[in-house]
Amino acid sequence: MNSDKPPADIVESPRIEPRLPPGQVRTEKWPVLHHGLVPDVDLAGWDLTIDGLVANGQRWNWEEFQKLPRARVHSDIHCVTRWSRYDNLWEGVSLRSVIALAAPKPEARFAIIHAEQGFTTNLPLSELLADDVLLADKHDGQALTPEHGWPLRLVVPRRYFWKSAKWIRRIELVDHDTPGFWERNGYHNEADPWREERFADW
Ligand SMILES: Nc1nc2c(c(=O)[nH]1)N[C@H]1C(S)=C(S)[C@@H](COP(=O)(O)O)O[C@H]1N2
Ligand SMILES: [Mo]
Repeated sequence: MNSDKPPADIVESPRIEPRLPPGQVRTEKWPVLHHGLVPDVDLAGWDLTIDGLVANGQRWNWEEFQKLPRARVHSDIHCVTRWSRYDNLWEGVSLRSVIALAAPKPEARFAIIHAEQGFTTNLPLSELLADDVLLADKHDGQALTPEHGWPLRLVVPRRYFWKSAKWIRRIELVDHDTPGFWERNGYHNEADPWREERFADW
């Protein structure tokens, strides 16, 4: 992965300088962080929905989701708790490819990401349309473990990692921004690691 020419089918998340954002410390490990318990997901009852301000609402069960075109993204992780993990290889489905299938209406400007157990996070739709944003079911060649988001997590490499919702189930497109779980609990709305947007300044 350190060669100058990565395989053509791997999307390189754009490198922002400095590679290590301010106030971060590099780790080789991959810590586990979340609110609440790891959900006990049953694939037989699992689905992923895209709804809200879309012309063609979408829903896939697990089997259908596995048939969507696959994509790979190489990116760094930056957690608000100050660890960064370089060179993660994510595999799954490009978020923008499935949002395109849903045909967002012109008024759709934000997304509320819904995960198991009521967890939510919010992002501008424009950021979710970047080609390095993935719905990932594999990391470094292995199926995600339950604690890291199996069966499916969002990966938004250019934001602090709390925006990368684990156990994702629904993408709701809306016309106005609505703070999600961590955003209501003191975290910054935008979460840009290079601007150190860690906490809301209230
Ligand atoms: N569903 C859900 N996703 C979540 C969270 C959560 O509480 N629930 N926490 C976020 C936070 S704060 C972080 S730092 C990352 C951690 O991901 P990891 O455990 O795979 O390192 O998951 C994010 N995704
Ligand atoms: Mo976090």
